[in-house]
Amino acid sequence: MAEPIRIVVTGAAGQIAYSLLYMIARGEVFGKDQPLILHLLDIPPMVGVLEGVVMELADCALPLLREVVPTTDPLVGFKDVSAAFLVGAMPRKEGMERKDLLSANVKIFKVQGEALDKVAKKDVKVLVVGNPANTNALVCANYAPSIPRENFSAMTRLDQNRAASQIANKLGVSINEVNNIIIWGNHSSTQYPDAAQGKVLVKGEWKSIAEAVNNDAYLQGQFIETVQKRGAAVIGARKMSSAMSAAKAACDHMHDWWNGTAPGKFVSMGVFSDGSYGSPKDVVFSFPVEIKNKQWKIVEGLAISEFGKSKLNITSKELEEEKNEALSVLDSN
Ligand code: NAX
Repeated sequence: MAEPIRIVVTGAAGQIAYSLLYMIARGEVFGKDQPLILHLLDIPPMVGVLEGVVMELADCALPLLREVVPTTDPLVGFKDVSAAFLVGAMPRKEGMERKDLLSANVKIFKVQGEALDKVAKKDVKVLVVGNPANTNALVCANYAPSIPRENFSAMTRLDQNRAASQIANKLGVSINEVNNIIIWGNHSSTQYPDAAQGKVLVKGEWKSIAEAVNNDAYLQGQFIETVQKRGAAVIGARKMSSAMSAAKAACDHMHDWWNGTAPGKFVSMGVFSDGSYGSPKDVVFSFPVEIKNKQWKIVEGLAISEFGKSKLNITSKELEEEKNEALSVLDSN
């Protein structure tokens, strides 16, 4: 069997981590033959809860799990890790302005970027889940200059999964018969879920989703809105935010980064923009990517409609604003 690799999950005492840790430790991300040492990072008030999570992981009796390291010290949490799931973040509290939320998170992701820079493996793959995920990833990467910035990404896979599920349901097909739906831009309500490039398997043949659905008003209206507002709908029903589905999406994201995508298939990831599709350079922007040898590459040359371009502009503008706000917080510190 292979040597164990070290994986860190931050926000390890929280609700997404509660599902995520189990999925990782089962071998769903790094493979059924890859032993793991799990690092669990949270903050001091959560030490008691973290102890409970450690007990439960032990009680799961998982053969791949060789060791669990609970900690509140980022320098311990990030030491020698090969992959990092940055789930922990400051939640939005009542009456909190967007700027205050951004400011609290910028500080967290600065500290974590610095710690990754000091003690993580230089080829560590970093997935930021904690919101505002795109801008948190940008801040984190900026404070880890010794790690290539291609190794930092933000999660929009939950949005992609939500979108694919809507289309599968609409067409009465199973989820693995829907491919290549794209989430563009920010993981926020300005994201642009785009089914126009997607494909669906109908009677043994891959067809365009636009053709199969044959209802542009739905694809440009209700479909987009449902995906954009799905998080709020789950909170409305569950009184808590999406956790099981967020954990599954984090596993999907890291799994594909680690193992690659099948030929002709692409997935959405928030990555550093090179200006593709008219997006602003140097923000973390969700694009369709293909992955080989643990390296992602933006899928180029897709045709974007005028409608799509107007949507890309909106989310681009928001990401630039977030970036500028984050930089102004950092400058004033
Ligand atoms: P919880 O509040 O249940 O857990 C968050 C945990 O993070 C807590 O245990 C807290 O103590 C810890 N934490 C806070 N600051 C920390 C720090 N500096 N270092 C380490 N741990 C720290 O939230 P949960 O429901 O698990 O959600 C976590 C984050 O995911 C939130 O920011 C949430 O907005 C975000 N989400 C992102 C999604 C995405 O698609 N990108 C979807 C799901 C989710 O809403």
